[in-house]
Amino acid sequence: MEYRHRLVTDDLCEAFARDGVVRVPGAVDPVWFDGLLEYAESELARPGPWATDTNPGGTTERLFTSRYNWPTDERLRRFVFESGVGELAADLMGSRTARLYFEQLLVKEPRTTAPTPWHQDLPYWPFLGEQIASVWVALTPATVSQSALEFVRGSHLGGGYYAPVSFTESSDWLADFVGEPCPDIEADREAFDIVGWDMEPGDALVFSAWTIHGAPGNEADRRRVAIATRWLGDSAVWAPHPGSDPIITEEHMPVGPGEYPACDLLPLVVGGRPAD
Ligand SMILES: O=C(O)CCC(=O)C(=O)O
Repeated sequence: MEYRHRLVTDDLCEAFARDGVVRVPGAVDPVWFDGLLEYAESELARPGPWATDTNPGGTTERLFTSRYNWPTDERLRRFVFESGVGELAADLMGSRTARLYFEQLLVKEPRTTAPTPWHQDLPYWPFLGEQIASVWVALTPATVSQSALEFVRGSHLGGGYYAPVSFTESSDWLADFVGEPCPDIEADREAFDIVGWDMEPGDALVFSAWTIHGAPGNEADRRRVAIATRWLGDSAVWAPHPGSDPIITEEHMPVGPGEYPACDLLPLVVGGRPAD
């Protein structure tokens, strides 16, 4: 098998299929770091339209996210198209193509006690399919005990589709979701196969949108900055539902439910259309 990302191997693909998550050390070249960290600074100071923030302007107790800025920010546009993150996602998903859904900046300021709640990504999004995954890239160091992600290994195969939970109060749209809550992983950690890794800048975690994951707070003295990109593979289909992210809705989408989401708002970063 020929891979498009220089670090992908058969073993890594097998681990991704089995576990629903892999760590790829050094996946992103340091050449991208300065621009992305500058973007993070500017976004924290002047948040874009899709930001969520537990403590606006604060330097502590602040979990800040901002997404879908690649259409207007040249640094992000170049990162999503040119850094290889799309190729990494496509290779691991076993997909010929990868469409970008959105990118997301994820910042935990020093001494932010709030964890990222355990959740699955897919129920937040108006898509279904096995080949949907994220590439989460550390831009600052993060340890498993302080703010790096943890995963329930193999949970992508469990068939669950759990109600999204808000990271902050500003995600009101989630309230419309109807469905069962995510299992309370934290209440009984021993009962689950939890895996996590210490991360250095440029290391990536690639995980299925079905994999349950969360993160502890950041009680360290340094800011944690990461950028995630969300990818749709060949088998992804449009599946709008109450309580799904409003950045892309039925009014934008030229196809119906159950169809492949060929849409200019979801740029085809890797490969040609599956039907070509
Ligand atoms: O960075 C975090 O704390 C949460 C990230 C996350 O849940 C995700 O990227 O899906």
